[in-house]
Amino acid sequence: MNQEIISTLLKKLRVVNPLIHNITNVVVTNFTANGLLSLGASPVMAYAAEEVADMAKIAGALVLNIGTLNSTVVESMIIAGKSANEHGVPVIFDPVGAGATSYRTETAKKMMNEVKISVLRGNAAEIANVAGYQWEIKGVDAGHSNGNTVELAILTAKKLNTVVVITGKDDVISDGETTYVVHNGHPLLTKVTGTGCLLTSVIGAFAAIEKDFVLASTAALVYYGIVAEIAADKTAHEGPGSFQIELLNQLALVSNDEIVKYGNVEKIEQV
Ligand code: ATP
Ligand code: TZP
Ligand code: MG
Ligand code: MG
Repeated sequence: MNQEIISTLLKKLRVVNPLIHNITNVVVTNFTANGLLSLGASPVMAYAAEEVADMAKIAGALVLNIGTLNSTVVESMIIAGKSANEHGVPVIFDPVGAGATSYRTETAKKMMNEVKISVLRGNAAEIANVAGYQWEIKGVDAGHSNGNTVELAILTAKKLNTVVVITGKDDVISDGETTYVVHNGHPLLTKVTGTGCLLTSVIGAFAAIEKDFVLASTAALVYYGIVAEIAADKTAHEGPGSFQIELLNQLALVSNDEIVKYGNVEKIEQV
């Protein structure tokens, strides 16, 4: 992928300043709102069944996240998702903890059935469990498995008819036909809660301005991974707290030149 296109998308995003409607979890709400603001998007968190249809239809993207789900919020997510679908607003879904409890797994599957999802983003265990494949999970964190995440992404994208993003040390993006692996990122991202959830909302912001959702997701992953690399470098010898703050800083400060220089993305040739 030509990295100039990623920097062009980032510039466009900052001009458009898309409204991103998030129905997310209580752990990450503030971090997600601040991360989207730093990036150059406009966050709103709205949960009431009475208003979510109206909010979703005026948004650039709707982000659904089941991290601290309950039946009331799940009902709101489905109302919001259907409204977004009717109005051509992309819906990005983070099935946090799918596989950890049967309630999460069944809710994630219900969301895939009732709402047309543009991008499904999770760790390997979550994605495998949503698709009905075997994979270990511990709470909301990915467990260990020797599975092939490229194969899992391609199979899941075909099976669920959506763009799939599987994150971890390397990230895989696939619609079943076109597949990329992004090598950017930093292990410190696993030491701050909500970095996966914020990433899902960042994908939402890119999807709001680019309707090729494989391209939008890949651009989001490269950008976010480079932001993390720079933040880790600037806070070397400090701890995850400093890294978290610097991540918010670098979401705003990363330059287009750095995106072009440090982007590390590989196209997978499928047979
Ligand atoms: P989990 O709960 O399993 O940590 P998550 O939803 O928090 O999952 P991650 O898979 O941690 O999401 O992905 C969030 C970001 O962290 C992505 O940009 C990913 O590339 C990055 N990341 C995760 N693990 C590593 C790692 N070991 N090295 C580099 N980057 C990583
Ligand atoms: N518990 C329920 S949601 C949540 C926790 C700790 C946040 C998960 O965030 P992420 O981005 O998946 O690490
Ligand atoms: Mg994490
Ligand atoms: Mg997560």
